[in-house]
Formats: sequence, structure tokens, C-alpha cells
Amino acid sequence: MELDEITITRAIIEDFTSDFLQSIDTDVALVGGGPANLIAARTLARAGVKTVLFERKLEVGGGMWGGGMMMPRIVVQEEARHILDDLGVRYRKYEEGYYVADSIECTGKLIYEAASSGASIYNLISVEDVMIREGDAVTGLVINRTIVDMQKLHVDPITIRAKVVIDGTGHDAEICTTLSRKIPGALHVAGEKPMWADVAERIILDNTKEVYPGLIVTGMAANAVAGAPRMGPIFGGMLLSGEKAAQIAIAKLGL
Ligand code: 48H
Repeated sequence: MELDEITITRAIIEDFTSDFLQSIDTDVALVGGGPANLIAARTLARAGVKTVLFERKLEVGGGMWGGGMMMPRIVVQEEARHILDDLGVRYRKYEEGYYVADSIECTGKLIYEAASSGASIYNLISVEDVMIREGDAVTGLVINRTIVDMQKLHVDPITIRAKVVIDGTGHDAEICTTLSRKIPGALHVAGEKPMWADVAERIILDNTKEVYPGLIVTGMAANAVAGAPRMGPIFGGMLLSGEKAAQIAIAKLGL
């Protein structure tokens, strides 16, 4: 068979466009492709929820790839060990209650699991704003190509309609911060506090919640919004938080 470049080009444009058109009106839109949102996306997609995730960077996976100070290892505590088992991530017991896993294996499996469960994942897209309708609820996202922001190009964004939005943007809690800036009084973003792994990991599930109608916060962003500490390279809280965010979304959708 003789390969034809135009066929290759048409396959990419047509397939992407058809998927993207399906994604512009979704049940749940997740902002950020870090570990919390990847677990959330997997949980949602497995429950049959139409799930779309946007990641600003070329690579999905957020801050998990780099482990602790570029040593590709993460620690997961007993409470979240079942998620490593569920993902098929290998780990080693370090001490009672502490498990060490390869951050590259874990990130790769999270991405694989989210994508193969049926979540639509789009990289190189930045969420720059939200839509507010229907009596002050978040009803969608405003998105643009990341390169537009990087190059400071004057290009208008487009929009995605979603019944529920999950902010999983990590330390900067970008969606919550944008909302609090644009609608004063809508939501208070207290800001992340210094490292205290024990407190941070205990409180993250309480902080994973619907912070504004239609907007759920998860992962590091949940602690940043609540004014809770950071925790360093222990990831059980991120995984449990992502699961909880998905469960809140599923309950909101009435499924
Ligand atoms: C599209 C965006 C946007 C945007 C950001 O930081 P993450 O890995 O987030 P979590 O919460 O899943 O995991 C946090 C963890 O990695 C971490 O940092 C820990 C445990 N730190 C402890 C400590 O003490 O430091 O991923 C967030 C993702 C990133 O990939 C961003 O590029 C992406 O969100 N993102 N994507 N539109 N506006 N903002």
C-alpha cells in the first residue's frame, strides 16, 4: 500500500474534530491533568459520565512525574494503598503505613487508566475563564490554545458547556482564583500554607468539595482554596481527593 500524506492529515483533522465536537457539551469538565483529576476522570468515565479533561501542558500528569526533588519516587500512605492496587501500580512497603512507588510508572498508569476508561483528554489547552449562568452557577469553561497565552497572541477563546466543573489545577487553584477575582465575594481563596504533611493529608478530603454551585475543587487546589498546608511528595491525599471529587460530581448529576 502506498501511503498518502493527505489521507493522514484528513484522518487527524476529521477524527479530532468529531471528538472535539462531542466534547463541547459535557457532563463534567476537569481543569488540569494532575493525579487528582486523572483519578477523578477515570472514576467518572467508569461510571458512564461524559468526561472531558483539559491540560495546559504537552504532557498530562502534573507534578507526579518528578517525584521528590527529581528522584522519581512517590510515597503513598496506608489509606490510599488500595488505589495503587486498583491501578496495578507496583510498590514497596518502606515502613508500617508507608509505601514507595515509581512516580513514572504511577503517572503513566493514571493517564492510561483515565484515557482508556473513556475520558476525553485534551492537552495544550488552557482554561482561562468560566461561564456563569442559571442563577450564579458555573456552567462551563472558556478555553484557548496554550500557545496563545505563551506568545501573548490576541486570539479569542472558545467555550465548553459542562454541568459540573472540577478545578484540579494544583497549587495555584486557577479556576477558583479566577472566579474569586471576577466575582468578588463568590468564593474566598485563602492560599496554601507551609509544609505539614500530616495535617495536609488529613484535611484534604474535607477540603475537596463543591465550593461554588457547579464548581468542585480537588487535589492541591483544594488545600490552597481552604488555606491548608502542602504535603510534599506523598500522594495518597491527591488520589483520595480525586475519587471524592468524582463521587460529588456523580451525586450532583443524580447518577
Ligand atoms: C489547563 C491547567 C491550568 C489551566 C493548571 O499540580 P498538579 O499535579 O495537581 P494535583 O492537585 O493533581 O497534584 C498536586 C501534586 O502534583 C503536587 O503538586 C503536590 C502533592 N505537591 C505537594 C507540595 O508540597 O508541593 O497538576 C495540575 C495540572 C498541571 O498539569 C497544570 O499544567 C494544569 O493542572 N493546569 N491546565 N488550564 N488553567 N492550570
